[in-house]
Amino acid sequence: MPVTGRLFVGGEWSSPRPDFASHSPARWSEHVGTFPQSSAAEVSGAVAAARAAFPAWRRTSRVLRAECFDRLAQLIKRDTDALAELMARECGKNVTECRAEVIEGLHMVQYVFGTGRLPFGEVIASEIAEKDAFVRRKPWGVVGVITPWNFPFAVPLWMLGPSLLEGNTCVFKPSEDTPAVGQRLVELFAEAGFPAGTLNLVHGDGTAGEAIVRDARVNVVCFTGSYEVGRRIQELSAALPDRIVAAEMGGKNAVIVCDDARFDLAVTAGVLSAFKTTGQRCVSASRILVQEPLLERYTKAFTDTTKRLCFGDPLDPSNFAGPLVNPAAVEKVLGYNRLARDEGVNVLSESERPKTDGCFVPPFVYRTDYRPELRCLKEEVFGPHVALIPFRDDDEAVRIANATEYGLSLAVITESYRRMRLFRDECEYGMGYVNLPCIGAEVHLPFGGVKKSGNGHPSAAALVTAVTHATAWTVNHGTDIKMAQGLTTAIDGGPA
Ligand code: UN1
Repeated sequence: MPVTGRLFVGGEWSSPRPDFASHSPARWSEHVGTFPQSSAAEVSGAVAAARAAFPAWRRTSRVLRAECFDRLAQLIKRDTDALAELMARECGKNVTECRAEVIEGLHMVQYVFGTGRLPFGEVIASEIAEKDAFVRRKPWGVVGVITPWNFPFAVPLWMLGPSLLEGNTCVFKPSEDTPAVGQRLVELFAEAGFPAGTLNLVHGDGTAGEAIVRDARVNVVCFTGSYEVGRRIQELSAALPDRIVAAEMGGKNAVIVCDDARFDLAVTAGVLSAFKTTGQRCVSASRILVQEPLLERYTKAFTDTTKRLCFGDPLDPSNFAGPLVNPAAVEKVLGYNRLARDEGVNVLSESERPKTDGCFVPPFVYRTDYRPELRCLKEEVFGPHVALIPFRDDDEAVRIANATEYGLSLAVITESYRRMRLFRDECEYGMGYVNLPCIGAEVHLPFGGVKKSGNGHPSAAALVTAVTHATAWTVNHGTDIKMAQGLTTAIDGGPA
């Protein structure tokens, strides 16, 4: 049954309007559902509903707000398989990965529930004995949540979870490639008993996203997606006095394979980093730096393993991964494959695209010495496109790893604690891994990056600082006033 798309504003579902369809990337002619494209007026209505719900929600006990997330967790457990299947149909990820993503979303919900009874501030000493001072975090108000298709369940929960727990209300726009998963998530929030107006759903492309961003009643915008869109959100937001933008914007991530690496582990780490989710994670690796003594052996093992990977029907759990998300992604990735060839790299693995109406693109693996002018080594591709790049020593590996405008994730494969420490301190990244792939973050850690990858507001567990503001709250328990810094309280010029 195709999904009937609706908006959810102030606790009411709108009547359906089939303005656009969501497709199945593995069978492009198959529609998952049809959805309304929210107009600027509809977005404004959703923001108004969130604003109206804010006072009562922020006054609700933090513990009771958290308990809504306990109910949500039970519903996600009940529906795990159905959610994974819907996700596999709509975004094309293999159903085993989709299941892992539903679990990742569940973990965020459990984390949020668990933190509801934990402190949300600090007690600070004063130089005046009679004064008590506190840092208390307060919600900003309305949070706009604009999320990508590649993690259509977990990433919205990274943002909605902390925002709602802290007492904010939300306007959520899922990617136009995965509106059905976004809508299903909102249905679960409603079923879990989140009050009307606390979470509002709008649908559509960037014009709906832009209407959220332009609305001055939205205090915080949480965004994951491309650098270009994140930049535009920051530019539009600069005109507003207290707008916070938490943006996570892609990567050109590297795995560094040192000559002392455990060989099989290094191959597995490289292959998973490059090709899980068909290379469509913002943390996917598109550069594998291999120390020269290992280069020949690693190149052979990596390309042989790549050739064995099955890219096929997302609903078949025996496949390794699925298609790209849509025809535009196919064009983009094939364009980067052509660019790499034109830039003179040595292509090691590239097969024919299968003749289906699915968005399948086989892995493209090449080897090249590092040259600063090569665009294919600097720009984000977001697909199964990976370079093997030799390096001589650790300083050179650091230079190559940092030679991009991005700084999201990094993996180092070594048995040496000294080398590990050097890369930890000298490379530019937000999430670093040792003897692991550069994908696979867990929700109770910060998720974000540096340079073009992020703007200092990591998501998941760390989002709480973006969706709340710290207040200083100072109380005098004396019967007269004593000031800090030795300031006199004399009013008429005489001694205090
Ligand atoms: C993304 O790449 O867009 O770290 C999110 C990971 C996942 C989340 C990825 N937990 O690979």
